[in-house]
Amino acid sequence: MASLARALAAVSLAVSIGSADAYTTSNCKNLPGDAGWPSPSAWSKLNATLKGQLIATVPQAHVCHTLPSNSFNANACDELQSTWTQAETYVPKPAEILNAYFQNQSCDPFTPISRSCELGNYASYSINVTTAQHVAAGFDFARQNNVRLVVKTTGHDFMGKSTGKGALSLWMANLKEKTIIPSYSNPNSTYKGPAIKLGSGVIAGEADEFVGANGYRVVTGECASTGPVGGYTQGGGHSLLGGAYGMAADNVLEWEVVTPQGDHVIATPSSYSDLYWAISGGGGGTYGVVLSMTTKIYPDGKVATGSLSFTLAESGSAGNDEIAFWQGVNLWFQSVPGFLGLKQGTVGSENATMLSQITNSSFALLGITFPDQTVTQLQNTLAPYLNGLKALNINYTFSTTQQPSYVQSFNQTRGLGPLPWGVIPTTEVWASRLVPVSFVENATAVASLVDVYRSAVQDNAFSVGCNVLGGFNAPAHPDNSVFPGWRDLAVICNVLHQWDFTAPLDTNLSFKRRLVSEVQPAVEAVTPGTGVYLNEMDPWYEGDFKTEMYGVNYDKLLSIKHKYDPDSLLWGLFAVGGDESTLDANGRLCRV
Ligand SMILES: Cc1cc2nc3c(=O)[nH]c(=O)nc-3n(C[C@H](O)[C@H](O)[C@H](O)COP(=O)(O)OP(=O)(O)OC[C@H]3O[C@@H](n4cnc5c(N)ncnc54)[C@H](O)[C@@H]3O)c2cc1C
Ligand SMILES: *[C@@H]1O[C@H](CO)[C@@H](O)[C@H](O)[C@H]1NC(C)=O
Ligand SMILES: *[C@@H]1O[C@H](CO)[C@@H](O)[C@H](O)[C@H]1NC(C)=O
Ligand SMILES: *[C@@H]1O[C@H](CO)[C@@H](O)[C@H](O)[C@H]1NC(C)=O
Ligand SMILES: *[C@@H]1O[C@H](CO)[C@@H](O)[C@H](O)[C@H]1NC(C)=O
Ligand SMILES: *[C@@H]1O[C@H](CO)[C@@H](O)[C@H](O)[C@H]1NC(C)=O
Ligand SMILES: *[C@@H]1O[C@H](CO)[C@@H](O)[C@H](O)[C@H]1NC(C)=O
Ligand SMILES: *[C@@H]1O[C@H](CO)[C@@H](O)[C@H](O)[C@H]1NC(C)=O
Ligand SMILES: *[C@@H]1O[C@H](CO)[C@@H](O)[C@H](O)[C@H]1NC(C)=O
Ligand SMILES: *[C@@H]1O[C@H](CO)[C@@H](O)[C@H](O)[C@H]1NC(C)=O
Ligand SMILES: *[C@H]1O[C@H](CO)[C@@H](O)[C@H](O)[C@H]1NC(C)=O
Repeated sequence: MASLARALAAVSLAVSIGSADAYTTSNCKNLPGDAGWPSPSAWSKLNATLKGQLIATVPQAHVCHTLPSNSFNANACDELQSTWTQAETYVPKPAEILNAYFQNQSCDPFTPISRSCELGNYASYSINVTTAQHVAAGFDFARQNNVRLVVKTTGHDFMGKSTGKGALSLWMANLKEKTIIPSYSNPNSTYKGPAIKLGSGVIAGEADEFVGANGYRVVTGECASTGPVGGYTQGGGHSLLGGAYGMAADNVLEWEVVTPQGDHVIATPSSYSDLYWAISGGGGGTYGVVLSMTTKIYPDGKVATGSLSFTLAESGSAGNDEIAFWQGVNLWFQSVPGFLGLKQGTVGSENATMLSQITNSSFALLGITFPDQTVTQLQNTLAPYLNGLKALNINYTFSTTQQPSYVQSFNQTRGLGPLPWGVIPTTEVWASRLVPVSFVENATAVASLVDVYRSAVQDNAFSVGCNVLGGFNAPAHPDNSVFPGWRDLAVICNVLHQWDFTAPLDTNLSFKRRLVSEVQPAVEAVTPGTGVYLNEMDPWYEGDFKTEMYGVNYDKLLSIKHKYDPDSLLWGLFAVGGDESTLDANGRLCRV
């Protein structure tokens, strides 16, 4: 008996060592060159399991370099240089990412031809996902081989969460389903209206055009190339339709998910409700991999649109003077409650949205969007502000149009359309701040914020872009993990810098340093406790990400994360649980 027990104990010891081996011999994921890195035959075996859907990464700018594979091609390289800041260059390709900081010039069209094209932060392999089994196979392979796993739909992520050195990437871009459900029915759901099932790879512009052609609208980003099913909606999702319908995440009826344990499930408010709650606002790439979402759509109809601008005159020439200019900017912030119909005695509109752009010498409102309203309603809402500008002697231009549908309204908006790709440049350095209604109702508080923005844009290093959102009368929605700071929001403002591919890297990085260690702390000092947007933040952000991005939801999100991802296969900077691992000096992902 005793010897049998000892033998059994020995067996179970061997088993536990054997199975633990993959995780605990090292606290770090393997990089190419490490002893534990899977052999070529292990990758081939994975490819066979995937029926050939495994892609070894060759960074696209290899055509600009002679090393390592002598694939330099002058014409192809010229073409790539001229399109390097367009989303189309990255979104439809495996492993490519938009963010210049994470590209890190490891294979860059602007560096010398003789410089070798290296993988750097690009994932080593991608699975071209078309089925749930592909995702499950990726999770299994990553677990068994201690390889880092990442998820990429479009590659927009500011924190580099859709790429990773030595990673296996789940590339979701080819899941292109678009199915309209004229009357959604789920016995547990009170919602009975129209919906759409969207595959992970559908970009915002495609979704907008498709639902528009069928007489509907859907909540998607101002940036047409973001992935509505990916990090955009999973992180909350703000939209020009947010005033009418709330955050993108508020509209989701179902998430089709493959969990890190390999289960293929539909998460709704009543089934896998904790997973539904977490994925609806708690951040992409954290709890599971989404194959599709089913989300509400709304009947389309007319939209009143408009734009406004005024400039600061060059010194010595005629035009708006500096004092008046900044008073005009200040007055805009103070007018937001009126625009949203939250102020007694004004003709506001609860569903109005608009974008503002502030530079050192210009102020513009773009994409003023009044769904289901007339130009007269738009003009009446803006009238108190325009009268204020006149009283300041500000010379402005203001125009309006009546569009028959949301998609046409979006499409003609300067800086956003044309669809499906839009024109927002990809390579920006951003840091966001949420600004609540109570803040913009306080003239002293607004003056302090405008002062900070004024000094940030002074030498033209930065501009400031704000979105008015509102959403106070948006339809009721199931409980979700959208950061509470969105619920009493007046505007979300981003301080922006445009990456310069012709300036020294140190120059580029110095703007990031200034943004995170000077400008953002100054913004936060005058807006204490309001929060930032987890999807629009610089990776060098110095604030407390748990409080600023997730707030009261953090602990519950972390327990859901641990429940569905017990082996920590999904990791991201500033994602929930993001502080449980870190990158070492070689870029190796290690448990803390
Ligand atoms: C130029 C630009 C403009 C933007 N405009 C807006 C805007 O108007 N409104 C707004 O709200 N946000 C906007 N954003 C922010 C945007 O929402 C985030 O970058 C978002 O993460 C993009 O999601 P994605 O899936 O397209 O990108 P990816 O980089 O592919 O993914 C982002 C994150 O989601 C994860 N992920 C992606 N797909 C899946 C999936 N299928 N399942 C699970 N996890 C997944 C990734 O792992 C990563 O963590 C903008 C960003 C940029 C760069
Ligand atoms: C996977 O198999 C397909 C089909 O045989 C092949 O085209 C592809 O190159 C393979 N991928 C890798 C990484 O070997
Ligand atoms: C960029 O590459 C350099 C040199 O290899 C490395 O030291 C640095 O950490 C990398 N930066 C990022 C953001 O990966
Ligand atoms: C990805 O898979 C789809 C479906 O099999 C295929 O049509 C497409 O060519 C693949 N893309 C790449 C880059 O391999
Ligand atoms: C937007 O507000 C206007 C005016 O209050 C209203 O007529 C219209 O129906 C609203 N549209 C939506 C989509 O809520
Ligand atoms: C409805 O809710 C019940 C109880 O929560 C759950 O068991 C069931 O799976 C749900 N049905 C659907 C279709 O979501
Ligand atoms: C007002 O602006 C218009 C157009 O920008 C310009 O032509 C005009 O000269 C300006 N007038 C004054 C008084 O600045
Ligand atoms: C958007 O505008 C472009 C050109 O400006 C046009 O070709 C396209 O048809 C428009 N799309 C929609 C959906 O209106
Ligand atoms: C307005 O903001 C200032 C700080 O900018 C603050 O000191 C003051 O208490 C605020 N007033 C109200 C009524 O909240
Ligand atoms: C704005 O910045 C540019 C570039 O630094 C500068 O030339 C211009 O004078 C600035 N304008 C104002 C009004 O400060
Ligand atoms: C920023 O400027 C550098 C230096 O010239 C430029 O070559 C590079 O393309 C930019 N840096 C990066 C990482 O793109």
